Amino acid sequence: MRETAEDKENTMSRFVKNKTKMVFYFSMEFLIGKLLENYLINLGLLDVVVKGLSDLGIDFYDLAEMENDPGLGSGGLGRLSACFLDSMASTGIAGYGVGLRFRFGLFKQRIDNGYQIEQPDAWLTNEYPWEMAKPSEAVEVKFGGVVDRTYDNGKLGFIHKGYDSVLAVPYDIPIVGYGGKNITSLRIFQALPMDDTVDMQAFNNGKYAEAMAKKSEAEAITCILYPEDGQPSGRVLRIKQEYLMVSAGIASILRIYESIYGNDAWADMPKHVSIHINDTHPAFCIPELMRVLLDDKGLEWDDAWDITRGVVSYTNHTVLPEALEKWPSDMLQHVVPRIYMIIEEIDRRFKEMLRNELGDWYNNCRNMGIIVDGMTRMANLSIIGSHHVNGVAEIHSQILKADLFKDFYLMNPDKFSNKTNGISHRRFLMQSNKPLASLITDCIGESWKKDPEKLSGLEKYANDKSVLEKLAAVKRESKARLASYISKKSGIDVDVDSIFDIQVKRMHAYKRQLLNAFKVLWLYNGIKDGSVTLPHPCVFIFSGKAAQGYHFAKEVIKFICSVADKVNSDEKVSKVIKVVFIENFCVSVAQQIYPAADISEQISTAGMEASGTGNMKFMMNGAITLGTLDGANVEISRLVGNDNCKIFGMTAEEVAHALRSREYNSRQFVSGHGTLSKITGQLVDGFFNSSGQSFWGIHDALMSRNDEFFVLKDFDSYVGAWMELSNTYGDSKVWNRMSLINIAKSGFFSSDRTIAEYDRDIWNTKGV
Ligand code: 26Q
Repeated sequence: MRETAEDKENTMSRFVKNKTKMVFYFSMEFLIGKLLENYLINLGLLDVVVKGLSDLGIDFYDLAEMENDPGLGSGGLGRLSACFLDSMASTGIAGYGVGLRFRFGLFKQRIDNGYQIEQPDAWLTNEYPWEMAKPSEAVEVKFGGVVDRTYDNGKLGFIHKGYDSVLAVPYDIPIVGYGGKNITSLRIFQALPMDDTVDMQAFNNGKYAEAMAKKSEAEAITCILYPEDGQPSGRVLRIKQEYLMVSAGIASILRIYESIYGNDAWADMPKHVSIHINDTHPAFCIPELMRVLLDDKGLEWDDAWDITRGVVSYTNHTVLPEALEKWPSDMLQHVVPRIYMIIEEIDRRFKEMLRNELGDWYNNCRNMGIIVDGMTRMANLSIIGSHHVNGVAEIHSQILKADLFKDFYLMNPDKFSNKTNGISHRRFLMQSNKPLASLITDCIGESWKKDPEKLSGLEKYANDKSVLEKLAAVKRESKARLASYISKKSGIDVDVDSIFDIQVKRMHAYKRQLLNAFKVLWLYNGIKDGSVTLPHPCVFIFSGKAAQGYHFAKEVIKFICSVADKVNSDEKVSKVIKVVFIENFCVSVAQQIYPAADISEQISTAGMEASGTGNMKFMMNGAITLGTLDGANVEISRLVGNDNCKIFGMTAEEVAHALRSREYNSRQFVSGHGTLSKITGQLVDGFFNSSGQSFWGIHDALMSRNDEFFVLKDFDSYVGAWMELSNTYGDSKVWNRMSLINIAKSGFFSSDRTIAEYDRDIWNTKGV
């Protein structure tokens, strides 16, 4: 560890000496997963260590299993940022992560009688071995108070008074690039009180909670990820989290910058520094950098603005209206008054520019303004205050341009681009599927590890019987490993020779786990009454967490578990199909699941999944995608062709049309559909009484709220596609060939490619 720390300093010194442009990747989430094995692989030491420990009678993998998997994130966005750090370090980009050190990660999920139980994820309790505290680099972050104006020698000044201070203490986690040449870091900040005191008087009067109040209030800021924001207090806390991350992160950046370039080279900052904001959660980077340049460094507005926009770039990860951040303006003004003043001024100038340059001022201001109807819209701030905006898959970027950010796009088309997501092939293939990695290396040599597009070399084995058989054997081995994990965790025995059909991701209505569960219930009904025969047994595997307050998603978990009970306890049906819900989906569980899949379920309502990255992980491990034309499924299907994946369902245009025209009526649709009448009836007619529940929430979403995610509308097409795909499984030659082609085409989805595109089009760390 000490040597790694030294190498990290050496890497930084090299970047400093060469004046390499640095990228600071700000993100609320970093799902880095376990690191020990990753470090050893990237340092080229894994074999030596495994052997050395084994000589001592210690199994390395038992040891590695004991490491905590930090839950510093909730889903795709958080894992993406971790893959990006890995790719930046591995491809020689001076990229550093900036985030928060949450005391509790996203909850640990237990399933009890089919219900999700949330338990605190206290990942720091026994200390986290990879982090290094840097108390000497802690900075003060100011909240609340008022801002006074001064007028001195013709220059307007601002003095922030009466604020509360919190200390942001950095902890650095090393990020070891492949080959061990570059070691960068993820810097996460923890909030602490400025001085570690208690109110002695209150304490001695027995008012212990009051005595500690300041400390608790400060520490609450980095206590948990995404606190409930239904109440104003929750929203204030989230604003504080975001501002603390940004203010402390920017202070770190400026300290490095001044040490290299001095304190009067601000105009050159865009040449030397990129600040990338991962969704809008770090959008305060824009007003905060303005604040420092204006108030602390004494720059004029126009100069500070050019620098800020030159430095900042922004990625959007969602088009769902409820996930677009907006804050009540009066709340912002209260919590971060100087920052709010700057946002107001950015907004005022932007609206003035609209008045001068475009017609239809009123509508343009309503669509593109930052502050509208008393709310401050963080996406619009992020677009206006950055030099580049991207989406995360082709269809998503298209929707941003044609719909969500249309007016911005028309004003400034060159500012928008697509950067299709990627995944670390080192973690999700080399590390988590070693048998497959060695088969690949046996066929095409080692070069794919550094240059994943070389996986395409596998294609020439598409008709090679012996390679295809080895591929099937490798898959079977992974399935056996997952089967034993399932048996250990849930006591359910699954047949390794059945099809492993897997859907793992956050539980969300638009991801339509419900559609998958309906398919299983349909199979149950059909197998029971003899109307369906399956050519091949199948295990349906689900895993994913529902947000704590998201009742519908939790009901879907209970529904899946209830269907599982019905299926698994039925003598006839359970011979043909099984259903498993694996609890506590997280990076390390995910790594065991992807290698074992035959069918990858990517069935979101078209137009709603920005990209998806699980789809890529499954594909890279040889699973066949069963999906809608949504997110990166579009790129997957184009790359492998329709012979090697199965696309079904409404297109994004059809979904948009159906929503606009209101032609779809779910009740009417179901009333003419025997199968769906039966299934929607079973939700509430006592069919599930034995598991103690009816599913009125699901029933009402479908029948009274008109099935807004088109679960019922896509049902026939989905089931038809699934039947075709599962029939193909019987022809092992065809299936294994499909699997091999998926692996061969998956090099495109390495995050090394994604990062190279960000660098080429946005960051330009190698110069233009
Ligand atoms: C917003 C407002 C208030 C509270 C929370 C949020 C919030 C929190 C997290 C909004 C969004 C997120 C996370 C989004 C996310 O994970 N998006 C996923 O990003 C992946 C990487 O680009 C994509 O592959 C997925 O399609 C996308 O859903």
